[in-house]
Amino acid sequence: MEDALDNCTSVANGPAAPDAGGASQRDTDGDGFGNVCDADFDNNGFVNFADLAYFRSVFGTADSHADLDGSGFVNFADLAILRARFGSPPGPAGAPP
Ligand SMILES: [Ca+2]
Ligand SMILES: [Ca+2]
Ligand SMILES: [Ca+2]
Ligand SMILES: [Ca+2]
Repeated sequence: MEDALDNCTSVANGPAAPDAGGASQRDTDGDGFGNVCDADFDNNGFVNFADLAYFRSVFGTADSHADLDGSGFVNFADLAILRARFGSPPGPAGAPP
């Protein structure tokens, strides 16, 4: 599972999480980290309570930033990604802090 999240900064991850346009890696806030490994919504360098607060505010919507897996909705699958990355910087799985 974690391996599928690697290469997130620069390399398309393949068909695991294509968006509506068929692109395999979305970066809706344009910070260079693909959404699937970027739960740092306020871009302060860490996934923390501020990001969780934002996530909660858009839970159940189609908010593009919080839709980490590109499913088109913000749901528990996205929350699972956020939780897995909580306290960590955005970026590829296994990258050093
Ligand atoms: Ca991003
Ligand atoms: Ca943050
Ligand atoms: Ca970000
Ligand atoms: Ca989603």
